[in-house]
Amino acid sequence: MAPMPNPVAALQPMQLDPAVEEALADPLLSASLWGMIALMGLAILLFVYMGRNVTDDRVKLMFAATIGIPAVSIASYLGLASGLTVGIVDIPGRGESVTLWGRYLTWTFSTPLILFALGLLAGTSRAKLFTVVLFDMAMCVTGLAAALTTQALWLRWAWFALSSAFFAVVLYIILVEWPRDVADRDPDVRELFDRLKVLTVVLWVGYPVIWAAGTEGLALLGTGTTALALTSWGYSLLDVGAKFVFAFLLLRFLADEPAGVTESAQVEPFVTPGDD
Ligand code: RET
Repeated sequence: MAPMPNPVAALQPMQLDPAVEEALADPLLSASLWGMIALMGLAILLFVYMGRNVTDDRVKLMFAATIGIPAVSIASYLGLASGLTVGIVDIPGRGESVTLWGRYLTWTFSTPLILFALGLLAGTSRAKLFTVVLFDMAMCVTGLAAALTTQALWLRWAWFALSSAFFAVVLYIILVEWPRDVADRDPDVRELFDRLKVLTVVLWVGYPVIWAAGTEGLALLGTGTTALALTSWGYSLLDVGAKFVFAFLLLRFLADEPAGVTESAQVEPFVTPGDD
């Protein structure tokens, strides 16, 4: 008689690849993930507390977008720490390498929130908000493709180049278009925008640099667990600035509902052409 299939075996949980398990067991790597889960959890509590007295609808919108940044982030890091969004790629000429691909996936959801909040602060148009979010999401998805491509090494860099081209559009809007939009706003809004603009541009440029130098790119520090942990720390430290410091500076300013950012400031995304 043919052996009966074991129905319980089919119910067994998904198994992690031993190389992934080994990487996640590394204290340096896991600290770069669990440390961020703790920080982002605290950030959510702090930001909700900071917004407790906000009444203006436009300020509430900016608060919601900004609190969404650590909210997405905590899920992103939990995905990595639990191994759900960590895998193995066979990079041509280099062999098998562990990839924390979940980062690129979740940037698709967190980075638009950063840009949305910054664009609203600048008082930009709906068209520019849409454009920046579109190209930013395209940058993240093509960055994910770069990390997961195994067909040929040059194809990984082709995806990297495409992602960088989309990134150039995002930088152009932040550095050229939005400063024009913010020029006729209150001086305190302009000052904060300038600070956040510099913070954002400097830190965001660091991400492709880490990609290119780290385990996904040229592997300048090798491909072992320590190199993976250092690459992960690089991204985590950039995240502290690009998400936590960014959100904190913005919300500290917004909590008092300054006149330059409220509904009554009538900035373009909320004004129809006949209104002014
Ligand atoms: C990749 C690799 C491909 C080329 C480029 C990249 C840019 C990534 C950036 C990420 C920013 C992430 C942030 C996350 C915070 O939640 C995908 C690394 C250009 C700019 C700010």
